[in-house]
Amino acid sequence: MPRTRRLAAGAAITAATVLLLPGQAHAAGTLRISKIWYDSPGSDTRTNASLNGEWVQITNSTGTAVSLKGWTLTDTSRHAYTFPTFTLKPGKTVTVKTGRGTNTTTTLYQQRGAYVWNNDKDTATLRRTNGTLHHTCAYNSTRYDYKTC
Ligand SMILES: [Ca+2]
Repeated sequence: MPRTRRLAAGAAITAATVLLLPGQAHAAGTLRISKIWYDSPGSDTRTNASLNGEWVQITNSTGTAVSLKGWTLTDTSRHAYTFPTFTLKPGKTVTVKTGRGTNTTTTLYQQRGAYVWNNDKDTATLRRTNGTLHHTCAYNSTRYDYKTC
């Protein structure tokens, strides 16, 4: 095939892909870290309320319920949170708070007495039960208290 024709075909495929993306993305969706609120409001006093003022949200925009049992959420310092038996339903978001509390269908607690998410920079890593990397979200700013991933 002449070089020009091959390029044209490639361009056509690219255009078609771009046109399909919005619908595909909506239909397929993702399960990902969607937001990290890393700098708790006020001073870091280590009260349970302050510890629960930092959290990570994970959103399931797929059309399928996903069991997170055995998945892990870790920071750069390798504080690891292992998910208990928990199913994230389609279109739902779960908030994983650092402090202590009673787990619900929308909020899980790491049950910690110390902070996890650095107030300046860190990386949240979500791994599947078998240890494979699923998604990461990094931040590096003291100008904001949170990161939208
Ligand atoms: Ca923090």
